[in-house]
Formats: sequence, C-alpha cells, structure tokens
Amino acid sequence: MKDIRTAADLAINGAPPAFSEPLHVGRPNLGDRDSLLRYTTELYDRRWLTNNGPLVQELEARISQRLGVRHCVAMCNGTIALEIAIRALNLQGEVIVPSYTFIATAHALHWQAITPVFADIDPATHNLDPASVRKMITPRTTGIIGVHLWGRPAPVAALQEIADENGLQLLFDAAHAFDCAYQGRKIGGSGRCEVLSFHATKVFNTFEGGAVVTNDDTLAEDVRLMRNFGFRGYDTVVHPGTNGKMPEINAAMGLVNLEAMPAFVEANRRNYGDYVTALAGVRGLKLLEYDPATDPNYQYVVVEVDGGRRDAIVSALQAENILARKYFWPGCHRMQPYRELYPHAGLLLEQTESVAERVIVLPTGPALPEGAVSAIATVFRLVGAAA
Ligand code: T4K
Repeated sequence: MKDIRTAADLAINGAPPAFSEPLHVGRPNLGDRDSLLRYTTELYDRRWLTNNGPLVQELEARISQRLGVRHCVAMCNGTIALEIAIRALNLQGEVIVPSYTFIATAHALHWQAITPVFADIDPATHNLDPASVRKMITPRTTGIIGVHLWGRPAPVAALQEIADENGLQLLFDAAHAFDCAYQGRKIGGSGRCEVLSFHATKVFNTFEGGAVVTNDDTLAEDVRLMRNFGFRGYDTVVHPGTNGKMPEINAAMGLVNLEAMPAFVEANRRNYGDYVTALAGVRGLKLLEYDPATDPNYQYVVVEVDGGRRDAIVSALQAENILARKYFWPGCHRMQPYRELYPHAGLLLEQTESVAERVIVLPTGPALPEGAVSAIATVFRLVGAAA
C-alpha cells in the first residue's frame, strides 16, 4: 500500500493509487469454504436442487429461531420478497415509503401498479420521520413501509401508532437489519411482516436471497403459496403467485454463513471502531453512530460531510481504489420513473435532499485490508482541507 502523507501523494494529483486492488463497499462475507463444498456434495447426491428443499427448510428454521419469529419464508432475493409481501397484504392505491432508501423499496410497489408516496426522513437517524408520514396520508393510502436503514431500527412504535389510527398496513424493509434488535428483540417481528435481503453485499448472504419473516400464521401461509406460483399441492392453484423460490445452493451458503455471523459482525465492529478513531477531529465530518443496545451488525460505515465537498472526496477516494459509495443518492424521487411521475416530490423532502447530498458510505467487512482506514482518513483530511 502506498503511504499517503501530503496532497502530492494523492492519486487524484497524479500519484499512483494507495491500493493496487479496489476496496469495495459490499465485498461479500464468506464463511467456511470446505463446509460449503460439503453441502454442495450432499445436494448433488440428493439431486434436490430447489422447490422448498431440505436445506431451505433448515435455513428457514434456523433464521426464525434466531430472530424469535414464528415464520421465515426464504426467497430468491429481497426485492421479490418485498413484492410478495406487498401482494399478500393486498396493498393498493398509495403506500408511504422513504425516498432515502435503495430503489427496490419503491420499485416493489410501482411494479404492482401501487403509487409509492415518498415521506421525509429524520436527518439524525436517516429513518422515516413519523410527522412527515402523517402528512402524506390520503384517502388512497393503504400502507406504510418503514426501512431500517443502515440496520438502525426505524421508529417502529410511532409508525405502528400511525398505522393503527388510520387503518393502514405496516411492514418493514429490513434488508439492512439482519440480526439487529429493536427494544431488546431481534428485528423481524414488527408490523405485519418484515423483509430481509441476503444479497451478496449484505452482512449475511446466500449469494442472492431474501425472506419474509412474520408472526402471522395466515400471512405466512399466503406468502409461501405466492412464492410457488400459488400452488397448494400438485394441481391446485389458490392464489396469483410468482416464482420466488430460493435454490438449495443458496440455502447451503446461508447455513455456512450463519455459522460465521459472529466473526463477520466482529470484523465490522472492529473496522467501525478504527474509523471512529481515525476520523476523529476531521473538520465538517460526522460518522453515523450505532446504539449498541440495538445489536448493530455495523455493515455500513456512513459519514456525512458538509460544505458540498462530498463528490470531491468520493472522487479522491475512488482514485486511490477506495470505492466509497454515495448510497442512496439522489433519493428514489429523483430516479426514474418517479422523477418524471412526481417532479415536485422534492419540495416535501427537504431532509432527504440534504442528507443524500452529504453521505459517503465507506468500505468495511472482514476483507478490508490493513491500512485502509488510515488511508481513508488521510484522504478526508487532505481533500477536506483543500476544498
Ligand atoms: N431494500 C433495501 C433497503 C436494500 O438495500 C436492498 C438491496 C433491497 C431492498 C433489495 O434486496 P435484493 O433484491 O438486492 O436482495 C447493492 C446490492 O445489489 C443491493 O442488494 C443492495 N440493497 C444495495 C444497497 O447495494 P449496488 O448496485 O450498489 O451493487 P454493486 O454491484 O455496485 O456492488 C456493490 C459493491 O460490492 C461493488 O463495489 C462491487 C462489490 N461486489 C459486489 C458483488 C455482487 C463484490 O465485490 N462482489 C460481489 O459479488 O446494489
């Protein structure tokens, strides 16, 4: 690794990059290779590859036990899991969501001819602001999707109160929040259901994958049927369904990675602590905090920089092969088709617009090489000082 000490050492000024290989946000966490190979051999011998196979069932049982929920229905990815949950809850008309989230949260609604109505966030938490949610309710509203952004719990109780008062369904996009907790309980049991993502870039991955978790027996049954085209038994279709099934090889990866979860989270926690130390005192920079009482998985290291310097810092980091990201800029309401459909949405999303302009997400995870955190801190100091 190149030692960065002065502005002249910055790759953006013509020096070679600090790292010869790119450092990613979302580098996959990988459990024990031999264990995955053993599962693979077994599933070969069994010749059972998908359609609710034994490994999927084992993974579901392990996750529902771990999260303390009655049901876990594993899916091929988090987006399909969201779509199925939305469908099973019979959401229609308008559904309130944050704009400051990954685009899949909004697309899962639009894809089913439901209007995502974007509410603003609390700039301190980056999660939905309940007061803004209230303002967005119309006679057409049927539901609210809260997102536990960065794995930090959304304001669950306040959102539930709004949902109850207005006869709305509440569900959560918990794509970032695997193994995190809300008020002493693992995330998974709030609202009508919660939706997990097990994408390769998540703290816990099954290559691609996701799940709907819920304590509602009827809803779980509907979601299960919808995952498999609506089939009950061989010949009877009782629901409109789709193909949301998780293959066995993905479940094998999940079982391997579940074993390694403590090591993944510990590496993230350690990196996060290193960032706290290395970035202390950097002018105009705020590192998003995690509350240890919420069992954070620390999978995102999120900083906010002021003064319009964000893009210059990201460019400087990327030149050093540190592939920092601007998640979730510019907000769903500024992406298609929403930008064209609701051109004035931004007027009601003051905090979303401002946070989206300031955030940088930094590389972390067990694969982060030695020296990365201090190189990142140096770039912040040099570029920040020059801006
Ligand atoms: N709701 C929320 C709140 C979400 O954040 C997401 C997904 C969803 C719903 C939907 O869940 P899924 O349907 O995805 O299960 C990534 C992920 O693809 C996406 O899953 C995730 N959120 C989102 C926050 O991030 P991109 O477009 O930024 O991914 P990409 O390809 O740029 O990869 C990120 C970095 O990771 C790159 O630097 C490359 C590196 N990488 C990636 C992969 C896939 C690797 O090193 N190895 C790999 O295998 O969306």
